[in-house]
Amino acid sequence: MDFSGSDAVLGPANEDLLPDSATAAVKVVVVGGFGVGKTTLVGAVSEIRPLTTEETMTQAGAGVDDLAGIERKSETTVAMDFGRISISDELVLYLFGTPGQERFWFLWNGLFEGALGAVVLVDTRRLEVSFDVIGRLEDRGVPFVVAANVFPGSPAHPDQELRTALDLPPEVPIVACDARIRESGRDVLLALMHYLYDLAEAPPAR
Ligand SMILES: Nc1nc2c(ncn2[C@@H]2O[C@H](COP(=O)(O)OP(=O)(O)OP(=O)(O)O)[C@@H](O)[C@H]2O)c(=O)[nH]1
Ligand SMILES: [Mg+2]
Repeated sequence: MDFSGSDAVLGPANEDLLPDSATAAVKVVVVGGFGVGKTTLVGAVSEIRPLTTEETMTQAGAGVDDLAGIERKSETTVAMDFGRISISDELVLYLFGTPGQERFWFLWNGLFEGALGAVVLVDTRRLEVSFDVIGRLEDRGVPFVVAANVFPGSPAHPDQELRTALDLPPEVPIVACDARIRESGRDVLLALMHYLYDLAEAPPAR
């Protein structure tokens, strides 16, 4: 059998290869409650074809998965999303999106290993689905920024109101975003990088 040329078929596409200039890689986890837009964000910003593990939602989820506000949602992440974005010639971020449904949260342990920071995506129409997520992140001591994903009909909360509602410490950055738009998702990741730099330079007193 002739395998010549099989590399060209099976090997990574050129755009998937890490540029030679990349010298630092950082792992970032994207977390948030059910259906807040995590898979959308990872897919929008990733420069490689994102890996997703979405399954079609079935009648079995009726009464378990609360679809209020996201009625058009038909798929849900059952393991993880994975993507990559170059922030500069040297710095590359590896993005890991978590499943939003609580029955898959046991996967968090592996997904957080080696993570330097996290993005908590929230849907301001359904803030309550994010409370447990933020509590669990704080228990882990992973630094995070909060990104409010703007859906149609999302109430416009001033940052201070969001901070109070989510019980966030004053230093945690809050940014608004549209998870479907690459530049917007990139800005969220830049906010996280700036926050991580600031923390490295001046860790908060405990
Ligand atoms: N209008 C609008 N719709 C969005 C936005 N982000 C996501 N969506 C839609 O909201 C639905 C849920 O998005 P997903 O990316 O699947 O959410 P998720 O957080 O990954 O969901 P789980 O993995 O099930 O927890 C999808 O139908 C998206 O198309 C947004 O910024 N604006
Ligand atoms: Mg998802």
